[in-house]
Amino acid sequence: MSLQQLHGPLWTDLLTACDLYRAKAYRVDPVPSAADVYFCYIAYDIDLFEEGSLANLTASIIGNIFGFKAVKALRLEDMRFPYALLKTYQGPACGLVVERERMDKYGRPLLGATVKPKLGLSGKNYGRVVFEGLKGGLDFLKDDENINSQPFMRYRERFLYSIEGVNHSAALTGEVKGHYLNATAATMEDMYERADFCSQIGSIIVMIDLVIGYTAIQSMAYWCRKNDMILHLHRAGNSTYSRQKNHGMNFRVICKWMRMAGVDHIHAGTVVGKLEGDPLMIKGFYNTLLDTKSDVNLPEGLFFAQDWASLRKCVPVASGGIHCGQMHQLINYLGDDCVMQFGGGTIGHPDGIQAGATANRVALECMVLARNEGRDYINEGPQILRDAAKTCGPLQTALDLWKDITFNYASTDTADFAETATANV
Ligand code: RUB
Repeated sequence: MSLQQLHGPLWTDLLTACDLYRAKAYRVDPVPSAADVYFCYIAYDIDLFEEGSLANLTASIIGNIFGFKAVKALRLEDMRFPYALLKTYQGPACGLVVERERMDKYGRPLLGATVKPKLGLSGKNYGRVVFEGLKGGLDFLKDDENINSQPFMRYRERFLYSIEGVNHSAALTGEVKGHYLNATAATMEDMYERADFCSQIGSIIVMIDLVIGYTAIQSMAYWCRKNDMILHLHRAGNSTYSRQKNHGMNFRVICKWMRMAGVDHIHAGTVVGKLEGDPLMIKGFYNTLLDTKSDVNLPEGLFFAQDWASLRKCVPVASGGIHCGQMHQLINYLGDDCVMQFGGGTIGHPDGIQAGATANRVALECMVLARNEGRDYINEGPQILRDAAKTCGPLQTALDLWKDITFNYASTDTADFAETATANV
């Protein structure tokens, strides 16, 4: 007698309402830009997913199937979430509107910079970079992804000296200033301790890295909502699985998950600059983070219409190898609702960090003014910058230094439904 006859069915679809719970593949389309590759649309019943849990969602959606022997390659391109499921997620702890109100800055992108060199500075030297950048005209400075609490500078030293730089520059300029203090650590307990310290010393913003994992990100987002803190997320790590078109997942899905998880900022590409960034793909990422409702937009890689169920707007952060000579392109590609971060493009200025920050602030403000006046700022951009530099020495020096810096590499993650040239200028 077989085991099955003794104990009833062991592996069968009779135990569950299979018709309800099994995935439904309802459409298969060929990928226009590749032979023998297909987009497969799959629907799942909402009850398969625990409310408000990214860990649960992702264990299904990017789970075992990616390792099946029968599947050669698979990429998660996009997801649409039912309104009812989205309502079970907190969404950004503060969101764009609250951040602008707290920063008291409107009508332009926020300006930031990553402290460089990112590793090896002592606390006092680090705080000095923060002060100089903010005093020169930036709104934010930030820790980079792998600065945590190393022997050369423990986190409390960095937090204290950085906040001193924030307060000192705010007092001198009369503006609200911030520094993203990276609370990433080995355990949740350590992260709470670091975030608590960050809040106690008066920071308005705290930072985490994508690599801490989905549950930790959601926990930190809840902590931020409770403690009135803005949450910055650095996305380092994503490129190990998001860049190649035939396997892994598209970054737009990470954008969606992170908006649901509750971060207020996420690095989302620059188009120009040193890191991956096809113009149409980046536009799609930014829209995913900022729209209240989005329509299908295949050239931008948005496969589904999405109502964001009042989840707040998550601010895209443009960062990585950008400089003030590209300001017209940055404003054209990325718009006002973002943070633009110039790390080397501030701290590498030959006349010092304050001069680098001033160059960026003046470049930004002259370009926003030109756009608001209705000028053809995209084509006239270089001239607009040269004119502004006539009365701003730091901008002139920056333009002279960085004018030839471009990254002439083709994008890896490009649109399937439109031909675009990589924007390198
Ligand atoms: C910025 C830097 C950041 C990247 C991360 O320094 O190196 O870690 O922005 O990339 P710099 P992304 O401004 O000197 O290039 O923003 O694409 O995640």
